[in-house]
Amino acid sequence: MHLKVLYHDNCFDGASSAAVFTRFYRERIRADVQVTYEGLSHKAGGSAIDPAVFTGDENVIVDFRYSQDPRLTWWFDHHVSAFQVPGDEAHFRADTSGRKFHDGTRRSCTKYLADVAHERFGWNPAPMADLIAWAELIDGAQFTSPQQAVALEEPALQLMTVLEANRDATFIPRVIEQLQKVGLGELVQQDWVRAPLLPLLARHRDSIELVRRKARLERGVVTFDVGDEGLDSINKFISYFLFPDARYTLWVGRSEKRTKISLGSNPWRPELRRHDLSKLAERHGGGGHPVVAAISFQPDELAKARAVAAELLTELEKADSMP
Ligand SMILES: [Mn+2]
Repeated sequence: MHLKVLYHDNCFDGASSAAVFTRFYRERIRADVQVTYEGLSHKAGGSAIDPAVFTGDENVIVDFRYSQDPRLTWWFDHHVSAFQVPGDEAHFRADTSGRKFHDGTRRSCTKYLADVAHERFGWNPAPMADLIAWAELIDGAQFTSPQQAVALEEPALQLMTVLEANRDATFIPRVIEQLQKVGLGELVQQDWVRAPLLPLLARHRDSIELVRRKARLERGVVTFDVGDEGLDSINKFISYFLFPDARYTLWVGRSEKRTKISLGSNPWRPELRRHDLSKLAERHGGGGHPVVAAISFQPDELAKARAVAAELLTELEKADSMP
């Protein structure tokens, strides 16, 4: 019996959801199961999930969008933009398995999944309470201050940093296994986690300085472009650490895999948000949450991404666009 766990790649909530699901599955559904893990990431154009990923006898997707593939047997997501392919939402609504769950109002997939597993399947989430609380804080951007989010002192925030930057296909599956067995403090002290973490913390300090040099605040929007610096992932709170009164951040980055526009609203100034960022992103083939969203382009589409970003900046600078 093979359980395939598909999770939102490069994401603390994705890895935590995979760990919580697997432990729940082993404890409440079936213990004698061989588990493999594979990350899913957003590709340009919002296309359907590659059918080749469904290689298990059971296949679960956590913290990532829906698939109509009949081999998908479990699904948990909290993204507002979970239904991207025509017919996805109707297919989900017609499902009678009782094993597919979506709630776009939840802060983290991890806590949502743990609550469903507890309430509907009698699972005890207590041994994983610390991980679940951190996923809720991180994915819900509930940090006490921009300083906490940027200092990266807590083990969970250090793990978040490693997960977001990782490009080694074997690393996150190993993290997911460990998250089911040891605490976050112990995990980030292990050599194989320290090895990628230490250079990332050094790079993080450099990226604070890079954003400090490049970022401008225009009518409440922090904008910067690191498309020429080869970066597509930067701690998303640096903007608010540098500009505590900003409403939004909008930036363009690029890696070997993609060019990306990132859109965010200041989690410490929620009253300043006047736009649904997932709706803005969807208009250009992206998605996310009302408070934070992204649009992916091909690696060679930097000029196109810059043009779209200029359009979005105009939109964000308008004082009010929510009905
Ligand atoms: Mn999530």
